[in-house]
Amino acid sequence: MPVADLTIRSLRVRALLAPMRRLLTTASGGVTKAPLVLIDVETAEGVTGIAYVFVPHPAALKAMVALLQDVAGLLQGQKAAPVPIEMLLRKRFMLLNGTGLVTLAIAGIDMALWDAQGKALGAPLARLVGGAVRPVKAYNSTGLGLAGAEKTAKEAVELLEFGFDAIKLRLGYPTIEEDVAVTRAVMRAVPAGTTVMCDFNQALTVPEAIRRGHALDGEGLYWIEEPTRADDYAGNAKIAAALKTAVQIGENFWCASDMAKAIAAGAMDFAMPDLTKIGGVNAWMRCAALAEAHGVPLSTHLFPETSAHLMTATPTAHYLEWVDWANPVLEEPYKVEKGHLVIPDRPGVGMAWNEAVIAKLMAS
Ligand code: SMN
Ligand code: MG
Repeated sequence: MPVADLTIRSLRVRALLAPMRRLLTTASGGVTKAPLVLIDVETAEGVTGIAYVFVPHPAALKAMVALLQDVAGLLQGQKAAPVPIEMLLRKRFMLLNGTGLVTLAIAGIDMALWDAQGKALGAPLARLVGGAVRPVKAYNSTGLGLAGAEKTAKEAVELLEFGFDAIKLRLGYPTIEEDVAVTRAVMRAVPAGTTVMCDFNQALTVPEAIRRGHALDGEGLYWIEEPTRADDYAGNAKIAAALKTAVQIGENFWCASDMAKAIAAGAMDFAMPDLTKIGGVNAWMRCAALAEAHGVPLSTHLFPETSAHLMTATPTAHYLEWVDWANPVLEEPYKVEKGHLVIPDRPGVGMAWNEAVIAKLMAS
């Protein structure tokens, strides 16, 4: 696929808190409303690429908007080619260095540029990156926060909506016994054959993660996610070596180089970069190449709409994480059928803003 000859004219940035159908409590804090920044990249040719980034803390929303507005001046008049723009922005922020909000901003612009490219070329993003428009295997990651055995088991059954046969449970209760009890309650409640992942959100020390991991090893969990500090690759490697259950990390990789270091350290069995923290579509494709070269099954983290396209061009594609957090601001939220996210056969990513809802949310 060629890159369309588009010129960036302006950037529109809006921040809002979107209501969530199911709240989420993790061992490292909760989310009750989804803090989203909506990005529209307008081009001189009349094509507008759109994307959203999730800013896990509402206190950072204003800063994110200010950063993007500052970047807008630099982008004006530039060709809308995603890789050169990424390089330009990385150079611009070199002294600050590329993690945190800077990388989220670069990723958001990159995702919007790829959407614009698809729209200009009349092709879904999947086809631009070498994939195809097809349903993508997903797990239901909404809800299942730290709510105790009874409530969690009840919600686990509800999450088998839309034909899902895979769900993710948050763990990291005050005691090991509670983690085991909640896991058992969920396993008893769901049909045999249901895939149940769990996520500790970095809550444990390395020895505690090994202790809890051993206690959970016989419980049939599919993966144990972020058992300890995400950037402690040596610690994660110790945990992965000690446990029978697969260790999954990646949502806190900043750029593909982090994933390369984690692979070199043997830090995980499975990887799940976050499309924004990793730096956007360009960076995802680099991770897909790394994963293929090292035989690492690759899953996504949040952003199911754009991520689904990329999974169809990811040789070791594993599981798409499904959340519905952007659904309220989308004109036509993507459907889930038989546990697969259905990529709409539309140019670009295929999202359109629901302007009426956005206007209401911005006013509230
Ligand atoms: C998660 C990530 C971001 C916000 C809330 C929860 C969680 C996941 O780690 O993997 O879904
Ligand atoms: Mg996680």
